[in-house]
Parts: sequence; C-alpha cells; structure tokens
Amino acid sequence: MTPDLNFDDYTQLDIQTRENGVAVVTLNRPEKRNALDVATIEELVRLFTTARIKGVRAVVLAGSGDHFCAGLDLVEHWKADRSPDDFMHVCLRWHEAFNKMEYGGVPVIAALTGAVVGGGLELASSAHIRVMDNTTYFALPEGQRGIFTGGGATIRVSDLIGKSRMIDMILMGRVYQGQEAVDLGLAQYITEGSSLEMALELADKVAANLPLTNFAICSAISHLNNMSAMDAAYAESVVAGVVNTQPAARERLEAFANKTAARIRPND
Ligand code: 1HE
Repeated sequence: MTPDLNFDDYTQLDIQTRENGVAVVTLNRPEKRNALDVATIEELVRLFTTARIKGVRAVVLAGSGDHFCAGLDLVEHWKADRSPDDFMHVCLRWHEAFNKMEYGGVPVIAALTGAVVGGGLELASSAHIRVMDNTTYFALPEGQRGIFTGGGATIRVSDLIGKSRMIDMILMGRVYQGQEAVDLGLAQYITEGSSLEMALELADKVAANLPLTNFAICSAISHLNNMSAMDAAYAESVVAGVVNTQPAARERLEAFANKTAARIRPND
C-alpha cells in the first residue's frame, strides 16, 4: 500500500503529516472555540474512514487556540431550529465519526487544552489516549443548556468514569481538572508542559508498532468489550491467530530469542 498522505482538501481540519505516518489533526475553528458544526463532523467522518488506507499510522488530535473543543455548535443548532428527526440524523453522523475513530484501528491520541466540554468530551473520549495539561478541564454542560448528550457520552464517558459519576457531572455541570481528572480516568497522562508535545512523543512511539498490531489494539479491544465473555474469548483467539503469526512480527520475535531486543525494566 503506497501512502497518500495528502489532506489538502479539508477546511475545518488542519491536517499535517509526518514521514513516520503520524498525522497531526487540528480542529480549526479557534474563533468558535472549535465548536463542532455539521461541516466539521463530516470531515471527521471522511478522515477516519480513509486514514488507514491512506497510510496514516497514528493521529494526534488537537484544537487550535486555547480550547480543545466547546462541543456542539450551539449557535448553528439554535439557528437551524431542527426537528427531532433532523437532530437524530445529526447525532447519527457524530456516531459515524466517533465510531470510525474508536473502531478504525488507527491509534488516536488527543492533545487536550482548555475546555473539553459536552461534545468536546464525547470527541476526546473516542480517542484511545488522552493527554491533558494544566489548562485542561472537563465538563458536560448539557444539563444547564437544556439539552442532552447525543455524541456517545452516555457510553464512553460512563466507561471512563462510571455511570453515577457521569450522571453527577451532567446534572451538576461539575468540572474536573488536574490530577483528579487523571485519577478518575478522564485522561491517561497529564503534563506540566505542552499536551501537544507529549502527544506527539507518544504518537511517534505508537507509530513504530506494527500497523496490524495497532489495528487489533485500537479496534478489536473495543469490539471485544461489547461481547459476552465467552464470545470475546473466542474472537480474541481469532484476532491473535491473525496478528501473532503476521510475517512482520517474526523479526521482532527473533530479536527477542537472540537476546538483541530490549528487555522490560521498571521505571527509574
Ligand atoms: C460557540 C460555542 C459553542 C463558544 N457553539 N459557538 N457546549 C457548551 O455549553 C460550551 C459553550 N462554550 C463555552 O462555555 C465557552 O465558549 C468556552 C468555555 C468554551 C470558551 O470561553 P471563552 O470566554 O474563551 O469564549 P466565548 O466568548 O464564550 O466564545 C467565543 C466565541 O465562540 C463566541 O462567538 P462570537 O461569534 O460571539 O465571537 C461563542 O459564541 C463561540 N462559541 N462555544 C457555538 N459550543 C451531539 S449533542 C452534544 C451536546 C453538547 O455538546 S452541549 C455542550 C455545548
């Protein structure tokens, strides 16, 4: 497969690719705090539908300006005065984008700054890794806005922090930040420095894994978690049958057998 790392025809997303196949994808509406309008969701669908086939090995997803993402474009929603039917279809496109992210097999690392709220948290929780910095804060303002989640928070935010804490977050408009947010599971990493820099370091590391192994990690685990334990164990065996016998892995296994591969040691 020849990589085709050209994404010039995007307007809502700025997409820069690196030689190792890492794509740095930036939500590009800073003047609207990267609120998710219909056009942005459509570009996310397109990106995550085609990323693997275009040769992207990992994605770093960031927001431009001070805030990662302010969630649903409330002004677009208010102006459109949508019918229930229309808004249901808007939400279905959000699910299309976020499911493609979570199940697409390409690792997505979110570099979080400032507000990660409402649909912004739904977007972030569809990534495989979340890195926050000292400016990052999480909230579900839907309760106060007179609306409800529609982009998967009931599933993914509940998965991250548990149902009762998610209910409290949306009922109270409660904000989480700092180490507490990591301890609760909203992010896996926090840095004193730049979340983008740290996300790029992680992405470089991830891009050095074999693509089929990353595919299993960033697709199969989510699918397996939706199955019964019996079926998941069966399907895991099938996935392992394919991944653990891939020709590209033989070199790495041989290096281990020959004692030239790095050993796993505790952190200093
Ligand atoms: C927006 C949006 C938006 C900002 N839709 N336009 N999300 C929320 O409830 C969060 C709403 N936003 C905020 O609370 C704040 O804007 C922020 C904390 C994110 C940033 O504050 P600040 O002081 O830096 O910016 P600002 O002055 O509030 O906004 C700057 C501009 O961004 C302004 O536009 P302007 O044309 O007047 O300059 C704002 O209108 C615009 N803006 N946030 C549209 N969200 C599938 S269901 C999902 C349900 C949800 O996501 S609900 C959560 C919605």
